[in-house]
Amino acid sequence: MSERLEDIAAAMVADGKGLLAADESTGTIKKRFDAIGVESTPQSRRDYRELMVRTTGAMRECISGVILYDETIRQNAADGTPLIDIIKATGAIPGIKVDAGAKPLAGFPGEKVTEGLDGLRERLAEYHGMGARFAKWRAVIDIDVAKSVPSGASIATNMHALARYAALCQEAGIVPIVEPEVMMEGDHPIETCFEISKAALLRLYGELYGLRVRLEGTILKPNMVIAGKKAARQAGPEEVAEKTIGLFREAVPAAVPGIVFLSGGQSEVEATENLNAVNAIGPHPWKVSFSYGRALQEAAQKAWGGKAANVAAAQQAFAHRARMNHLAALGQWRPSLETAG
Ligand code: 5MM
Repeated sequence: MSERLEDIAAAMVADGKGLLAADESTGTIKKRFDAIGVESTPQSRRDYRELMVRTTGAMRECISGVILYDETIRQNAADGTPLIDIIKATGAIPGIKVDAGAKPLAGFPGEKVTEGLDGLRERLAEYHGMGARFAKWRAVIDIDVAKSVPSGASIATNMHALARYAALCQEAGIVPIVEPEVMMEGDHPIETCFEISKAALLRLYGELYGLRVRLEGTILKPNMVIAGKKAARQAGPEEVAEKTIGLFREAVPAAVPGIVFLSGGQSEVEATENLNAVNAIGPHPWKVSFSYGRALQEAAQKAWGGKAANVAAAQQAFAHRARMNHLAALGQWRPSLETAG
């Protein structure tokens, strides 16, 4: 495979393909496993992630890359094959989460800044040696209008960190996924999500230009423009699509090859339906696809429940979600396909 950043980025958003976000940190995967009554151990985490990347047909057809966590990129499958080799054998590109998580932002109670820049150059060199060709860094922007959150300072600090991370990735021959996540928690209307997301994206691209990041070798992983989970009025897919694309047209340069959404707490079908609606109003200047964690994995986790006997059922559930999102990435999904044999 080509080592040019532009080519790697293009492969990450190949037609009908998207990313599997399997980079839950140890605390987050424990929460997911708690919900299905599974103890979170290095082996259970390995078994679970192995079953997904061994869903060969769906991986080949629908998944361009897998975002891994530091523990996972070093793990072998039960038969001793490195997980990273199983991923590569499906044609997918291994990627790695390199941020160290969102920590309290000093001086701004209730706000967070993502850490992990110290030692990043060395970590990226190691991951590149292991075969990772893209990375991910997630900035968390909460909305709490009554408390004037987010502050301009938290947006500026987080977007600057994303740009420093992106520049280091490109130096290492790794495509940076830049993920400025404006959270769905709260009762704010969709218009507030639009405005905050716009402020974050405009700042992000200003910072990326400032630090000489080549946009052609980057991928954006944003939230959709959507009302807060507790908002009285929830927008339908057409409105979400129209407002999301309206925002991107204002704030995301056409030099960016691809935009892959996070699911952010949407249900599995909702995330698919909204992605499909976005692509149904295309063509767009960028490829628009998915980089889902929960919205690709929830049904598979429930079907698995930590039991070897359920692996085939879990793989079937994962394959179904991957195929639905593959169709949504092409704008060809229909609700009836959710139940079609
Ligand atoms: C898979 O979850 C990722 C890791 O989160 P933690 O660092 O908190 O464990 C997360 O960054 C994820 O990649 C994105 O939020 C997208 O996942 P969702 O579930 O929102 O699609």
